[in-house]
Amino acid sequence: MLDVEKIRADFPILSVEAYPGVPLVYLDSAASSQKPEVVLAAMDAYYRQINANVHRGIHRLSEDATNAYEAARLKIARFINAPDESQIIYVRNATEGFNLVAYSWGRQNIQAGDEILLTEMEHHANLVPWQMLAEEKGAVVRYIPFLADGTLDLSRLDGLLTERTKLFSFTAVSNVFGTINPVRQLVDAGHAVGAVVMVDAAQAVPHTAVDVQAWDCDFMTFSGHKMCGPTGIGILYGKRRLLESMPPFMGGGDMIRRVTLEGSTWNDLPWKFEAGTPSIAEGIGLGTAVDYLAGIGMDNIHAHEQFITHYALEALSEIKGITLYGPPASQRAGVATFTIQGIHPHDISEVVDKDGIAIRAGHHCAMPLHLRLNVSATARASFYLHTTTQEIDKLVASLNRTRKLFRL
Ligand code: C6P
Repeated sequence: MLDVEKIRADFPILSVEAYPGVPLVYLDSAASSQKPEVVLAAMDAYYRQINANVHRGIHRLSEDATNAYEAARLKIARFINAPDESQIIYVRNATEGFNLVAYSWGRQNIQAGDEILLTEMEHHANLVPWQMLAEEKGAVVRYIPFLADGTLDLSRLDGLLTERTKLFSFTAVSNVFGTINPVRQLVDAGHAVGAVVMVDAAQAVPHTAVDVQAWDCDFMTFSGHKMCGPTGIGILYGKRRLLESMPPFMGGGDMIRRVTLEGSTWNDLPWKFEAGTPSIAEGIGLGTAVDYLAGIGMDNIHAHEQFITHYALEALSEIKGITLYGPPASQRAGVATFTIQGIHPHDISEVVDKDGIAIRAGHHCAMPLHLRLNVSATARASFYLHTTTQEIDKLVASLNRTRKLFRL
C-alpha cells in the first residue's frame, strides 16, 4: 500500500485552500493531474540553468538542454517499454497524436470505401480526426457499441471488423466509465483482418503499467498533463515500419535533413515529426514525472486507485437518487461518474465546489457516449495516487448536503 500522506506532501497544491478556511479536495485528475515538486523544480532548473534551444547551438547551454530533452525521451521510451526512443514522438497532447496519425498515415492509406472502426465510448480526440479523414476520403466510420454496464459489446467485434477495416482505434480506459478495455485482445482482432491498430492511452499510462510491445499496438498516444507532467507535451508511439513510411505532419525547422529552393528531404525519426522549436521545459518535466511515477511504482498506484474506487463506489451508491455509470470497481480505473435525480450535474459541481471539492461536470468530451446514455451531462469524480478515503467521505457528505439544498 502507498504511504499516501507522504505522497501528498510531494504536491504543493494539495496544501492550498480552495476558499479561505476550506481545504482543497482535488477529484479531477482525469481532466488534468496535479504536479509534484520535483517536476516543478526540473522545469525551473531548465529555465534557470540551461535555457537554450535544442538541436541547434554548439554552445554549452544548448548541448545541456539537448541532452536533458533527449534523456527525457529515453526515460519515456523505457516507461512504456518502447523498443527504441526514436519511436517516441513528442507532440503537444494525445489530441495531437491522433491528428498526426490521421493526417500523415491516414491521408496516405485511407481510400474511398475503406472502413475505420472506433467505439461509442471514445473521447472526441479519437473521433473527430477520423471523421474528418473519412469525410475527405469517402471512407466509412463504424462504432462498437457499449453494454449497459459500460463495457464494450465484444460480441459485435467479428461483424464490425472486416477486410475493409483499415484502421481500428479505441481507448484503453474510458474517461467516463473508467472501463479497462482488453487491449491485447482488441489489437489481435484488428490485426487478424489486416487493420492498423491505434490505442488511446491518455487514461491508461498515468494509472497502470503500460507495455506497448505486450499490447502489440501500431500506434499509441497519451498526454503528459494527466500523469504529473506539464501541459503542452504528449507522446505518440508508433511501430518503426509505419513511422518510416509516413510523410511529415508539419514542415519547418528541425524536421528536415536538407532544404534547397527546389525541395526538402526529411530528418530521421523521431525528429521528422517534430517541426519547430519544441516544448523543451515540458519534455524535461515529463521525463521527471516518469521518474517520479516509476519510483512509486505503477502497480502500487494502480492498487491504490482500485482500493479508492471500491470505497468510492460503495459510499456513493448509498446516496438517494444516484445513478452510477460504468462497470464494477475491479474492471475500472479511478473514475466514478454519476447523476443525481433532480439536480443538474453542473449544479452538483457548483455546490460541492463551495466545500472545496473539484469534480468535473458535463459531457467530458464524450458527447456520443452521453447521447447513447440519453443524458446531456454527468458528474465525474476521478482519483489518483494522492486520493484518500477521507476525501471520498467529504464528497459523499457534500453530495448529501446538495440534495438537502435542492429539497430532495
Ligand atoms: N480527457 C477529461 O476530462 P488531451 O486533451 O489531448 O490532453 O487529451 C485528450 C483525451 C484523449 N483520450 C482520453 C481517453 C481522454 O480522457 C482525453 C482527455 C480529459 O476526460 C479532458 S477532456
